[in-house]
Amino acid sequence: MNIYKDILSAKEKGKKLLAVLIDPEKIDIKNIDSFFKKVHLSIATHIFVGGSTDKDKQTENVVIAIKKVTKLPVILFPGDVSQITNYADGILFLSLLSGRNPEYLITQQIKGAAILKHLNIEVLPTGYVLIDGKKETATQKVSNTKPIAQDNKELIVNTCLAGEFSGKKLMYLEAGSGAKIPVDTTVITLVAQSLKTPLIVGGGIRSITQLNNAYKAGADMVVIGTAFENDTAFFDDLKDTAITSNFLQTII
Ligand code: 1GP
Repeated sequence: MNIYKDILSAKEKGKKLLAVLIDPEKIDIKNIDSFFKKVHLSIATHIFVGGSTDKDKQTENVVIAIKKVTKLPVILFPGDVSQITNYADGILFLSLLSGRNPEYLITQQIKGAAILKHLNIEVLPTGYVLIDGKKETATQKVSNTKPIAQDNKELIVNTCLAGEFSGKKLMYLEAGSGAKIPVDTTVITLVAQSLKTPLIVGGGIRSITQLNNAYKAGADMVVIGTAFENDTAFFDDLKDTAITSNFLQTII
């Protein structure tokens, strides 16, 4: 498995990707089997595992349980280094570029490097840019940073470009889990047009219309967590049928 190569290849072909975000604090391991029966009927292409916190240290157990039931790439989306596990296929090696807190710009990354050098998982250097989703998110609280206002488009674009020029291979525009409003399509378009790197967009997306709008605006991958946590019937709306597959295709 080469996660980054597959993402690049999907981008080149215009295939859109969907990551299902699983928060180890919110999922019951007993339900993973039935949850994935639904995932596998949908257009989901990737699984992200992580959360701003993992008080009960369940990330590794959740990843092990997920790996037993799926062939989709399982990628860590960690809130901090305690969530790193060798059982995953890859890790978003995040730098919180919208913030000015050194802990999440370089300190956690140095601690993470000390662990990752002994492991065998694919490291995906990712610029992480928080955009105001009109709700104070867990990421804001934990990182003690402020998101960028949606209308501060120049700052958003320049922040993403600074990430790309620094060598980030992916860019993640994040309105925050459970955001009231997702990243605006005009923001997505401006960033997508400015970057060469694949663009991930997440936070507050809970309908097919919002998902399609994000794709049409230029997102290469969309991340959805809360909408699936609230109601797994949303997977039924995202079945890999002729209706969706014209526009959204899996790469697996
Ligand atoms: C959060 O972008 C992800 O980090 C997904 O957000 O939970 O709002 O779908 P939601």
